[in-house]
Amino acid sequence: MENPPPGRRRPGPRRLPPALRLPALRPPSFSGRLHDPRTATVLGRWLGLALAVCFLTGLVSHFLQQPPPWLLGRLPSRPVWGYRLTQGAHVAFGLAAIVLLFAKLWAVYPRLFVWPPVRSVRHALGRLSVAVLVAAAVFQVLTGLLNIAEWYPWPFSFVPVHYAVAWVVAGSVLLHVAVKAPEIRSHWGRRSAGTLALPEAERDGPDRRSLLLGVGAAVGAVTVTTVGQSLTPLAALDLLAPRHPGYGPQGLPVNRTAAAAGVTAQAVRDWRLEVLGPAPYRLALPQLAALPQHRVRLPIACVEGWSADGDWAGVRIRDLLERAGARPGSALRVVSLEAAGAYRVTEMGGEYAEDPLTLLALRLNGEVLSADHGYPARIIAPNRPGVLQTKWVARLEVL
Ligand SMILES: Nc1nc2c(c(=O)[nH]1)N[C@H]1C(S)=C(S)[C@@H](COP(=O)(O)O)O[C@H]1N2
Ligand SMILES: [Mo]
Repeated sequence: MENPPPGRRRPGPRRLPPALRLPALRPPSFSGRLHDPRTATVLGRWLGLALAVCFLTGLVSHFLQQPPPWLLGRLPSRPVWGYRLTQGAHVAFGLAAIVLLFAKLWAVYPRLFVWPPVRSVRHALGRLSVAVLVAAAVFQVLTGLLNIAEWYPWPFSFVPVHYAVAWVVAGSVLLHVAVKAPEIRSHWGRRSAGTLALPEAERDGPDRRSLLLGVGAAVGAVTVTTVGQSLTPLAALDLLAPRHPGYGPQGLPVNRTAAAAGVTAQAVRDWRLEVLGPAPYRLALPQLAALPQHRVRLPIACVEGWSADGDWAGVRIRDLLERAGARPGSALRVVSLEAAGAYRVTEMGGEYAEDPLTLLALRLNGEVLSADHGYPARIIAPNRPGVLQTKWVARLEVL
């Protein structure tokens, strides 16, 4: 374009009177020294660890509940406390991740206001991937939190969605780490080049130490007041978890009561155990109680993180299947008296059915099972999610 002749101003836009002028659209400026890459790196490290534990233990839980074809019949029934550990860790690290996620978001939120908002296609894709990561991670920790409180204020079913979004989080974390690798590397150590290159005012100082100490203390507080739901030595400090080991009928928590499951006294009165196989049979409770009884000490480990040991007594599943003419190592379907519910029908692979610790339990902690724990009979098996420890068993079907 031609330069305007000297001395004559180019006609500019007409200026509005001051009262009508919009405030200049300028991004806010941040003077806080803690919104820097070093803080983001340290918090990101902790958060990354928590999310990695959640992802791996979540995969374990998923595979135990829905084994892929290559794992069918090969799930480990030992150690008996395996699921107790992995699922206890899943929920404990998930709760810690809530604190860490919000601390991390606080550390980096000024970047929401980078100006111009989009510099290039690459920049736009980078920002989009962070948006996906943040949305998926927030969704994941909050739905997990509501799930342990058994509150489902949404129209979708929790388990498949929580599983699918876990992959979105895992993928976007990996992408984020790859994109940020140079920054992460230069801010990894306290004496890293990146930090030393910063002006004196931005190096690790008492302020960052205070922030990290505060975040650590918050994580510690959340953990100590909830982890006792599965880590029994800390049970006395379990003040905030929805369930408390030892609190419930017969000293064991209950997720779904007989009343909630619609298991009535009437249904139980006419109860017979039905076993379907090559040689099907039915047994009334006294007949079942007359079979060889075994005692096992096994935990109920709920997917919601709480777990507790119980002393169970009952008949070995493998003895019941053998009596029905099943081949050793057969899998079975377990059907509950419950009228409707996600856990009315479950399947058990041969590896559990064969295990001498797997019982159709009739007694718990020295007493006949209470209605809420599955009277007249329930499944108890080692290293299995609580959801598969079917209560009020009516029928076993050899597969
Ligand atoms: N039929 C049936 N069995 C069930 C359930 C259910 O909803 N229906 N809930 C399961 C869940 S989620 C858990 S954690 C355990 C809890 O067993 P408890 O109530 O004896 O502690 O039972 C399992 N067995
Ligand atoms: Mo559960």
